[in-house]
Amino acid sequence: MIKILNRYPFGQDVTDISPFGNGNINKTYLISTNSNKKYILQEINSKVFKKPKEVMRNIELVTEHIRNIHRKNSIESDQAVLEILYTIDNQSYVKLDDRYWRAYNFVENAITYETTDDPEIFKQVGIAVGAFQKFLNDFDSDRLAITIPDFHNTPKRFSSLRKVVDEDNYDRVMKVFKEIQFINSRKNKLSIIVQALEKKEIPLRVTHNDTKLNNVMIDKTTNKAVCIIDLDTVMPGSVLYDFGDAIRVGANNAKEDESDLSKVRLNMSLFESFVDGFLEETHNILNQKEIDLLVDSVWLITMEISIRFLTDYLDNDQYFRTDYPEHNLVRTKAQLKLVNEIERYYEQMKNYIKNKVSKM
Ligand code: GN1
Ligand code: MG
Repeated sequence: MIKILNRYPFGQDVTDISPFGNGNINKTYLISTNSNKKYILQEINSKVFKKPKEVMRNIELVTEHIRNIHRKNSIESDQAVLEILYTIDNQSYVKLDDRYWRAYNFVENAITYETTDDPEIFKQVGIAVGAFQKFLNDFDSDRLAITIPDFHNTPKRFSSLRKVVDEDNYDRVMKVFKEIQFINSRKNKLSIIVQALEKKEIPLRVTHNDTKLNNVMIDKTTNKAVCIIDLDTVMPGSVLYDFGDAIRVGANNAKEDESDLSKVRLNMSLFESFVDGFLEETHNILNQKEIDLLVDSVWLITMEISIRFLTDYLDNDQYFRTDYPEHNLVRTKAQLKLVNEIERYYEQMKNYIKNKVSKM
């Protein structure tokens, strides 16, 4: 790691390196220096991100675009956009022995939450996710590389599940019979977003694609959202992916991998406050079909991640980082419980959005 650090201007000043954050894919470290400035160093998981150069290029393009808008509006830019740090030879990443690394400025005085029960905080997350869409509304998504093809193609995710179920290479299918049935009985609804995109009923936009609560940094003093992080999956996509995933994680009172299913609940007041923040920023740019599908996207994205966790479980946990043997199964069960909850509150959520939009 010293070799990597020495490629950066701060390399000689490093006083401490410690593991940081809760990512399921990349490895993250917090770097402290004797100038009191801190940095984030990450190893990009190149099994997942097969085109690390393109990943970094996408992030450069998107952060530059947002930073320019902030400059024009004279918003303090360092506070609001992730900032890539360049190496001494001006590269956005370091490649060493076929491993890829990159560094970011550490966002000071801000934290991320794994869960929250505070509607005001979650409203801030809604504003941040909505503003990200708003700022990128005039950015042509064709300029971005597709770094993980079919990332949110739910029917394809379902086909991958079918394949590992058929193969059952690790003898785990018998343990998840109920879960497979639950998913199978809902398979006809898995194409709502891909179909709407294909039919051009909804536009292709620039999307973050991983808008989990812990990817939005909140200022410790003001409780305002200051920065959206983890831009690795920024790609062309539907705004519905970002809305759905944010609600999936943030409006659930429990953690994504909660093993006590009675704690997995959809919290309507969190849902409502996110919608308030999100629509404040986006109601002028969304089309009617996008608005109509907002609640369905919450359902769909939750089904999709359940399918992905279950697929990985049946495939011997090769994709997501796991902390214990049945971790992916626990994740699957928690997310399927959340699907139940979303189905229970479906009409209520639809009505809330309908009312809200009619008053805007
Ligand atoms: C992964 O590593 P992390 O936590 O940022 C995954 C997301 C999932 C998420 C579920 C590239 O994100 O798609 O929603 O885990 N990222 C990738 O916790 O697959
Ligand atoms: Mg991520």
